[in-house]
Amino acid sequence: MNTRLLVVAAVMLVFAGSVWLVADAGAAVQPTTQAGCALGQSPMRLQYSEPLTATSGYTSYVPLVEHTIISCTPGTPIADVAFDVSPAYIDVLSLDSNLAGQTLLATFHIRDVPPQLVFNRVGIAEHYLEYSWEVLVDVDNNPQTGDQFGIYRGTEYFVAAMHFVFTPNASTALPIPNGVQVNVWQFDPSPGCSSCYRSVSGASLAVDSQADTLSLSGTIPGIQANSRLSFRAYDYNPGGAHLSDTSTCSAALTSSSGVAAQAEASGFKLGDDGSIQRVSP
Ligand SMILES: [Ca+2]
Ligand SMILES: [Ca+2]
Repeated sequence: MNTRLLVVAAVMLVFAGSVWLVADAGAAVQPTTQAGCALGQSPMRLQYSEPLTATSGYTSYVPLVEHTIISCTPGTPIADVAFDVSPAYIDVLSLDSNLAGQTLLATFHIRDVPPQLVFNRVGIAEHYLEYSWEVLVDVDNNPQTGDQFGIYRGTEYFVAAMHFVFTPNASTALPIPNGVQVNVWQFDPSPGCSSCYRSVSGASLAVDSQADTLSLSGTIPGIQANSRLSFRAYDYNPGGAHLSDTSTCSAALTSSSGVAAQAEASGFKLGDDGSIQRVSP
């Protein structure tokens, strides 16, 4: 096979799998703008000097829009905008993650991690969630399995640093690691249990107020390379509306504003049996 045939064969392969459409001159293509690209331009940056068609007529290469695919799987950083929530300590800038077997390591980069936070602030009742930093795992990457509530839609497990109030109205400043519990929680689909989770194991936490990072590590049963990760950082914000920062990787049904609002307006409450259940305090 001579060189020219090889080039033609290569070009045909490029066409078979490429995003370029070719329009022949005889079709009288008019320059038209579509998605920022003009028909009739030659945006090609192919390295072939050979013509791409055998005809001598006008040839147009039309770039198709390539959709940006947001990857939310372990190992891919999840970016988030700054100042989308007021308190700096729950304003996530990005979430890095790494998977080793079934151990997920996830690091929140946060606008500011203070050396201490005030826990048990006035106005939060016993057993209600005051703060949390949660990494949600949709193990099977299927929003229709697992929790179906708001941003938790699809979640089978989450690993989190959380603080539930046990001594109401007893404000105490503590370093974050001294004020939180760190667990892996599993969604409990029991009938009558609204967005319930049960702790299945402990997890580890490392906080660096210089680097403004908060790292969680825990074992997530069944987690795999294509599991979907998302996050929530939450503050009860006594005296005001509950505040949270959530990620674009959420599978919440955003077409229903009621669902999103419900998720923002609720937190967890710790039950007598050690499970947590979503509540709207
Ligand atoms: Ca943010
Ligand atoms: Ca799921």
